[in-house]
Amino acid sequence: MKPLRIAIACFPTLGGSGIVATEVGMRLAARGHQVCFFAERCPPRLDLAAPRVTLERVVVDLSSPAASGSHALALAAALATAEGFDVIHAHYAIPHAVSAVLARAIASQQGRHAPRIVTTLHGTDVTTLGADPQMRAVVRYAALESDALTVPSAWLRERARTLLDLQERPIEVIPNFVDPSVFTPAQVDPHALSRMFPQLPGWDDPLQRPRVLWHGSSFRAWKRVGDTVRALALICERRSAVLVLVGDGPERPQVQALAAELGVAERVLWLGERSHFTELLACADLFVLPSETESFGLAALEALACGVPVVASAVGGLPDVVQHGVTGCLVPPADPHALAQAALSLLDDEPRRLRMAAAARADACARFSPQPAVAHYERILAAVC
Ligand code: GMT
Repeated sequence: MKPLRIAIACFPTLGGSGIVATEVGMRLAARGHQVCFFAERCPPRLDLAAPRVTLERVVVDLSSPAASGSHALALAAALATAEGFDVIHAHYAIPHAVSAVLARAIASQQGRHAPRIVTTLHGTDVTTLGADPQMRAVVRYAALESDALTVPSAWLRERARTLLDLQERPIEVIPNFVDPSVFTPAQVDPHALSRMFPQLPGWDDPLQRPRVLWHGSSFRAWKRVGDTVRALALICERRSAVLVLVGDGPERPQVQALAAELGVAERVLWLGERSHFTELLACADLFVLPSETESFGLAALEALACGVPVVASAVGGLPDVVQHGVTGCLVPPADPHALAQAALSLLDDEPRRLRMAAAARADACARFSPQPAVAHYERILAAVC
């Protein structure tokens, strides 16, 4: 295959779309393509020392009259000015796909080579923005102007077709993937988590030790992080447990206040935003993801790969990721009692939890390895050029 010159427009954050963009781009570069990331800053997992990987920082000049259009216009300007790309891969419709469409129009108007556009819709760009009567038209326009569309799950494809009225458009499903050599149950330090809760007794007793729940997200309303705390409080009525929270976002103060209100504050540890935590995650007993919507749930997949069973809400693409009764449990959304019951059914039965942990690792490796997903993206990018 002829090497492509690929521009990737993505969020430089720990959210799933930024991580997928980074992992796909790095792997395309490893396959011989030239890949330039366009983002406000270096995405957390991007290795700029890797061959054929570059970063174009998109700088918003706040003193400029264009500052009100901020990142979207700055990105369009950067993409329009950059010469010689075959294709722009936009991750998330707004602003990335919109900026890509504008950049392509500018290049055409100037009589220059206009790059193709592949857009990956990730989740709330369809479910939230697509349901917004005003933003819907913008998302739909960007989708229709793209040369190819991908989504991480069949569920999101159906949502995109319905909400954005894209019945006639081919939309390829490419699941999120996980690197099993990075997200691995190997080499865990069994005392790492007990050291983080020195005030709690019983860590040395295999039967009585506190059980460890883990949650990682962007702490947005639709993640329902408060339900992880409510479930913890219910679980603690029966047995000792703790909750480790990774990530940050607008709901964090409410979540911490709720932990105090329910009397479990000393059992909740907030680690903040961090990109390297797999050794700790692999020590957890369960990963909890009570989202009210989730197109895929990359964080759940990364936990499964670490051999941590997942208790999640049965929404969106999560039933494709978590096999109920095999690699975890699925419960109705917005039901902390059901979440706690499902968690206890595993925490009270360690042999069953361990069987699920092994199945979780095996299933993540078998169904969500990077190679097929990256090859699929590569075929789509090559096909439009
Ligand atoms: O929509 C979001 O919440 C943000 C988005 C992101 O940028 O992290 O997450 C979405 O994309 C991920 C990668 O494809 C998926 O794993 C997440 O499930 C999806 N989130 C939602 O659908 C809520």
